This record gives sequence, structure tokens and C-alpha cells, in this order.
Amino acid sequence: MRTAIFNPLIPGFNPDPSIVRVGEDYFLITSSFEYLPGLPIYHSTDFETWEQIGNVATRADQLGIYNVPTPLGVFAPTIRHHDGLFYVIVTILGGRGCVIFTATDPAGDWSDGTVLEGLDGIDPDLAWDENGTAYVTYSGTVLEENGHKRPSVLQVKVDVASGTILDEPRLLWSGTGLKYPEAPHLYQRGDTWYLLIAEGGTERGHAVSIARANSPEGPFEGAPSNPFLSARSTDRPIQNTGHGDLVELPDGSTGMIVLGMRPLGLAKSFSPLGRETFATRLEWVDGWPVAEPVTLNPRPEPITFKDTFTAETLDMGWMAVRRTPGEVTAVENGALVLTADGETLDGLHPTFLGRRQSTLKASASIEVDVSRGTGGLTIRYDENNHYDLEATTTDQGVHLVARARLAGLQQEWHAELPAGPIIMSVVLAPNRDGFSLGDPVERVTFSAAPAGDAAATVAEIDGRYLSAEVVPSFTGRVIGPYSTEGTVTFRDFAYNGTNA
Ligand code: 6LW
Repeated sequence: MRTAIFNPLIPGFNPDPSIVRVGEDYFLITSSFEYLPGLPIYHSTDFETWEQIGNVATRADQLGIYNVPTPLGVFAPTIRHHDGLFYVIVTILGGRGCVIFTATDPAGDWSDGTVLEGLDGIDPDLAWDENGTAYVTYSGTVLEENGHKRPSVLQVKVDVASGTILDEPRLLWSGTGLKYPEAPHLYQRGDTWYLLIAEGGTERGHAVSIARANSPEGPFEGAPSNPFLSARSTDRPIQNTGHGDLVELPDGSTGMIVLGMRPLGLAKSFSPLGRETFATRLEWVDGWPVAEPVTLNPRPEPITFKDTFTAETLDMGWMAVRRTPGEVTAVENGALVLTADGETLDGLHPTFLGRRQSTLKASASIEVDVSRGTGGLTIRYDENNHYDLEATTTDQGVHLVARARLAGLQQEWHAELPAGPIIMSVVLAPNRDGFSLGDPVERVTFSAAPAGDAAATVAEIDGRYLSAEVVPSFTGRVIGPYSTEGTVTFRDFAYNGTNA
């Protein structure tokens, strides 16, 4: 039976995907930048239904991202399997550099990681030849005679166990001349070695190109059809497609996963969820891949998540910023307790716990008790760009402020409620009926009410500003509770949404 391809494959903030198939099992990993736990691992046995089974980086020491500026941190990983062991190789920019993690079970625990000292580049790939020689192929620069640094795909041999680089970087390929040749992956098919790369930059010009050689070290010859996949200069619903990784689908055909975006608005200009993971199918013609365009085919069922904070450990989909969830939260008798430690959402270390917004249509709600502090519910893109609903206790009751914080600009809406626990909610609704470019592309509606009462709107904000095209960050939206002062207690988080 032909494998169905649902797109988005892994919705929400899930860029730079890499995939490995071991027997019937697929394991897929995406990049995570400043968030911990980092490097989520998704699993499927049919390529159609996917579930997060763990995270590579569950301990802060594995990454060293406490001080990384935005948008650095955990960049594009590669996941592979060799001799019974799973490998993830990744560069942690501003952190530990290029690191190799290993695990026998991809759900974890993963190792502390071995640093590849001296590797100067991003997007590392790991491949082995028949003799067991390991190659790290990555995106770096070569110095031209005129002093110009040319971005290129380079390669070194490594000793994986010790992290030692065994030879001088060699230039493999610079692509077809589009900007930023990056995201290389090296594969052997029969006697031929293929080098898959991204080109054109991760924005609208993004593309996938391929070259082949008789040896993993080259010389590589590019395909005449390059770039063989791109949505550039089209009005397809999925844009920015690039950063591919190949895998054999259950039906035996070749699949390719890529990152892409789903822009909203009349001119398809704003992507609230950032870069998500999509998939498509390839055919091989004369030894070169021919790709089907990436088509929108969302899973029909809703995505829901509820947390009553009664489990012993937090759900693996919760994330904190530059610290682990355990460092910023406590769970006590069905309540999530966030105690502020001096920073707001505008700082690098907010007291915040969030989950990916994984559907374009979504609602999220949580019960908030601010009798001992100030806090609320936020949609975070990064420290300079977030929409919040915040509550604080005053002599009269509870004061609410909705805030759109965007690159130093700020707008606020205020409301008052009687004292006592309140339910905060946010509804995210793409506006598919816009008639002009100025119409809101997405309505973000914050509401609040005392527990048990009907919700009243505090603010309605256009979601366009909290999107990948506006925010200079590589992440996506992350939604959840936060505290900026004292201790705030939260109960009953719920998320409901659909991509259909
Ligand atoms: C990543 C690079 C890219 O390392 O963006 O889209 C960078 N591609 O390959 C950050 O995700």
C-alpha cells in the first residue's frame, strides 16, 4: 500500500528535521535553539502517525545554553544509527559547539555528549563508509584568494568515540550558486554517494539540491535539475521548503522530510508557527531524484492536550528557556507553581513553561491564582516578541493587562476582575476571509473571567507580528504560563486545536 503523507508531518516549531529508519521504526529529530529539554525525538512505525517519545537534551549540561543570545543555541541536528547505537550530531552555537550524543534507546537517556573540538561550521552530518570510517560533513566557509569567505559544504574524517578530527577540512561542494549551501546529508545508494544540501537561505528562496560521487570524499557532480525542490516564486500553501533528509518510506519508495512554513494572509506573508516539518516523495530517474512538490494534507483529527499537574513528572512536551523545566517550576498537589526570580518575559531567563503551538487554529486556557504574585499566559516567540495576558492582585481585586510586546514596541489593554482565581484563555484563529492586505491575518483573542463565569475579551491582536517573517528568531510559537513576581499557582492547562 502506498504510504500516505500527511503535511505538516510534525506541526509547530519543528525546524531542521532529520530522520532515521531502523527496521520498521522511524525516529525524527528537530532543532530547539534556546529551549530545554532540547532536540525532541518523534517516533512512527507507519510514517503517518507520530508521537514525541523523548528529548535528547534533558540535562542543562548537555547543551551549555544558559547564556546563549537569541537566535543561537541548538541548531540543525542529524540523527543516524550505526552498529546498534543511535547518534545525534549537532552544533550548539554559543554553547558547547559541535557535539555527538549517543543512545541505545532513542527515547533516552542520551549520553552527556562528546565535543568535536575545532569543527568550524554548522549543520553537521554523520556518515560511515563500508570500512567504518566516519565522515562529518558540514556547512562552513572556504577562504578564497581574494580574501572572501565562501560558504561551502566541507568534510572531515573523525574518530567518533573521542571526538577527534582526523584530517584537514576538504571542500565537497558549494552548491549551484544560491546563497547558504548548508544542511548537508551524505548517503550511499548502491555504489554511488549522494550529497543532499539546502540552498537559497531558510526564507522564501529555500531549496534542496543534490550532487553525486563515487566516493564519500568526492569529487561531487551536481544534478542538472538542481535545485530539485523549492517553493520559491510559487504561491503554494507551503513555502520555504528546504533542509531535506532522505528516508525509505514503508511502501519502499524514497521519502524526503523538509522544513517549511504555512504563511497566512492574502499575500501569504506571515507564518505564525515558524518552520515546521513536512514530507514529500521522490522518484529516481537516471540516478537523480525527482521530487513531488510538498502538498498541504493535514491530519483531520484535532490535537488536544490537558495537564492537571498531578503526574509525578512533567509531560515531555513542556519546555523552559535556557534552563530545564525542573529549574523554574514546582508541581504540588495538582498545581504548577512558578516562583519568579527577578526576570520578566523580556529577559533571557523568564520563569516560564511552554509548549509548541502545533495547530494554526488553537485555543489554550489555564486557571491562574495571583494571590501571591504576578503572572499569566503568554505566546512567546522570543524575549523581544510575545503576546501576554497578565494578572496581579490589587486592593480592589485582580488587575489584568494584555500586552503585545514587539521588538521594543508595546501596546497594552487593561481590565479589572474581582479577587480570586481566574481562568485565562487565548484563541488563535487564522482569518481566511480577508479582503485586503490590511485585514488581520490571524485573530489572537485573550479572555479572562473568575473561575465558573463566562469569559470576557480583554484584547484582540493581529497575530501577523508574532510570525517567522517578522521575528528575527529561528524558533516558533511556544504557549504557556509564566510568573514575573512572587509565586503564581496554575491549574488545569488545556490546549485544543486543528490544522484541518
Ligand atoms: C540551520 C540552517 C538553517 O542551521 O537555519 O534552514 C539554521 N536552515 O540549516 C537554523 O535553523
